[in-house]
Amino acid sequence: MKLKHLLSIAAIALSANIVALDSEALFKKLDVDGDGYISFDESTEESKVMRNFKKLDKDNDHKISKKEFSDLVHLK
Ligand SMILES: [Ca+2]
Ligand SMILES: [Ca+2]
Repeated sequence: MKLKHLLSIAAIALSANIVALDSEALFKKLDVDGDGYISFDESTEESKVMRNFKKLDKDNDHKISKKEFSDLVHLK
């Protein structure tokens, strides 16, 4: 019983990790010029990012930082 509980916690931690890795990989893929931000032009490669560009760009500087990008997992 206790082991099963631990295993499910491990599984949750692992899947959260995978999401984090995916968003990191996606960020790198989209940041074509490697300046550490995703511009609107760069976001057009990924429709989900493009659709949510304004929502993700919290500080409204017309580019998405890595921190802003991490909110993408909470959006549809
Ligand atoms: Ca960029
Ligand atoms: Ca921004």
